[in-house]
Amino acid sequence: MRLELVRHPESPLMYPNPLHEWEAVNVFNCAVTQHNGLFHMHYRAQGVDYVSRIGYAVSLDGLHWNRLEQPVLVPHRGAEDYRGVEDPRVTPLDGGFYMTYTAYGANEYYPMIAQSKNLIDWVDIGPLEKQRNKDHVLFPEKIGGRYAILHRRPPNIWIGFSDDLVTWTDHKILMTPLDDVPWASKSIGANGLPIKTEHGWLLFYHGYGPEHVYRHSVALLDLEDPTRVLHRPKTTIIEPRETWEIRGDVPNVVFSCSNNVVGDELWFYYAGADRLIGLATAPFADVVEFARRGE
Ligand code: BMA
Repeated sequence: MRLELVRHPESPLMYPNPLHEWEAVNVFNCAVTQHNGLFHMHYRAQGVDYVSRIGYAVSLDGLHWNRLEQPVLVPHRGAEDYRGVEDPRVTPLDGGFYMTYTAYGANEYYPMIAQSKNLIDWVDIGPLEKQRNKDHVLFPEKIGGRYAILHRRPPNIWIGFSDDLVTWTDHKILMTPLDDVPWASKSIGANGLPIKTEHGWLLFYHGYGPEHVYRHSVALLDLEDPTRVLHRPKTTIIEPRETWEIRGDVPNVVFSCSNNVVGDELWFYYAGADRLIGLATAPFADVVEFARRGE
């Protein structure tokens, strides 16, 4: 069995805004959180200075968005002044929200975790670790009494655990690039929040091979022991195809930080070529079936 996400007819949904210096060039890699009947989007934006900042938009239907005039997270620690704050993933947890994002400096990038009560004001609680790492995303609940996080020490997807969200231990490689999966033979990383299903944790991830085209697929992790991969299909669920996914700031990229369940559908928000934000969907039951038995 194979699965191909279907591009939403209104996609792309969000464009750079030339009236705002900070988001005039690219808007991409967004996290979408459903809360209190609204869709809340945190998205990475680049302006004329090419520094990444994180903007916020809100929507009733997940398709039409109202943006704030100013970003909600900007470089603030000195370390990331050079390239900025990138790739938010937002996890509702313990009655609040946590954002994992990448702080990118001149030569280094760090996996940061911030906390918010209202989705607008964010306070850092620390880096996951002080080494090159990104594509980190918190599970939406504790597993076996501990917080769990996916992350990437290049080129693998790792998993780690914590009692307090500050000190992370028991890091383990979860998935590696595979030679017999050419599209994901060089590097892989997690996308949005893993989704809990009766069959296991549904993990969305991206990868690329020697030609550096970003594609996506899924895997299924054991519910009680998410260090166990139950199944990992070898085929993709989406790859660059539309003009705006092939040509943009970085060519041949579809990249997602957000996979939501809306009604009985998967809504997969993603960016094309690091420039625009779009949406692709599939019946959620088909995605789970593909993760369980897909080719
Ligand atoms: C990755 C991340 C993403 C980006 C992608 C393609 O390494 O930095 O933010 O979308 O590359 O350029």
